[in-house]
Amino acid sequence: MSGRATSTPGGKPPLYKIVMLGDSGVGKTSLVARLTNPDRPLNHDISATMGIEFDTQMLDTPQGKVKAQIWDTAGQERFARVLLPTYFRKAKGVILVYDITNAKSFESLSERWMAQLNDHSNADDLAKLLVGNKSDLDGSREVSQEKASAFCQEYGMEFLETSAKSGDNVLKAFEKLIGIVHDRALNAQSKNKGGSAPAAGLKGVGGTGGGGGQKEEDTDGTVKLDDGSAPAGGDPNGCGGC
Ligand code: G3D
Ligand code: MG
Repeated sequence: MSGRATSTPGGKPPLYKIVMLGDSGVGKTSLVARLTNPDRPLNHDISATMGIEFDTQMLDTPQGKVKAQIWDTAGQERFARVLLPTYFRKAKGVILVYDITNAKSFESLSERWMAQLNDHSNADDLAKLLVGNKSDLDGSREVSQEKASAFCQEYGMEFLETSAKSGDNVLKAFEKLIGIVHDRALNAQSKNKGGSAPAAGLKGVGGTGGGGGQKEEDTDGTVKLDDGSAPAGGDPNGCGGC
């Protein structure tokens, strides 16, 4: 490990795409909103009726600043079958979210979401983090931390409980995942000396970081999709036959 942050040729921090996965209602959108607008109370402004949305956020890692482009299913988890290939395309990390007060949302991770991950991405190449959200509702807990830890061991990932409501552990969760992603990119880069980009296929972004509302920067600052599709620009009713 070099201990030195990589950057794009212009000195900009590297950009990594990460995706939120989990049942509807577990708090994925709230977690992203809490990260990008920590002072804003929980609301659904970020979540439009489109199939996919993303937001960007500058984050600190032990190896320097990086920018995370965080994709969210924007309220239409059932669209998944149609849009999942686009959703996972070039993703470097995934946050698997369940609701600690909802056992079914935890079971869905192994019954549904891990299978989707394996079908639509090279799961081994993705850094993964398990997040049990709504930790403020501990009195209504249905999923023990032991159960969650066992899941993590089985699938090889780390685990944190968060509350998008109080903000507890939210920044830590995103920083943990992006730290793993960045480490992997640095390792791959040092193995593959001479490579120019910190994460293959990703374009660095400038900007000031922080704050939400950067969804328009897809022309100059987001993951460039070869097929030209934009995350929030697809068919708003892209559920197709699902
Ligand atoms: P999703 O994007 O995974 O579908 P949302 O989930 O972010 O839309 O959140 C679903 C509901 O859970 C919302 O309530 C939201 O306010 C609530 N929520 C999200 N995170 C937390 C949390 O950490 N603690 C608590 N107590 N509630 C949370 P509504 O009532 O608006 O549907
Ligand atoms: Mg949502």
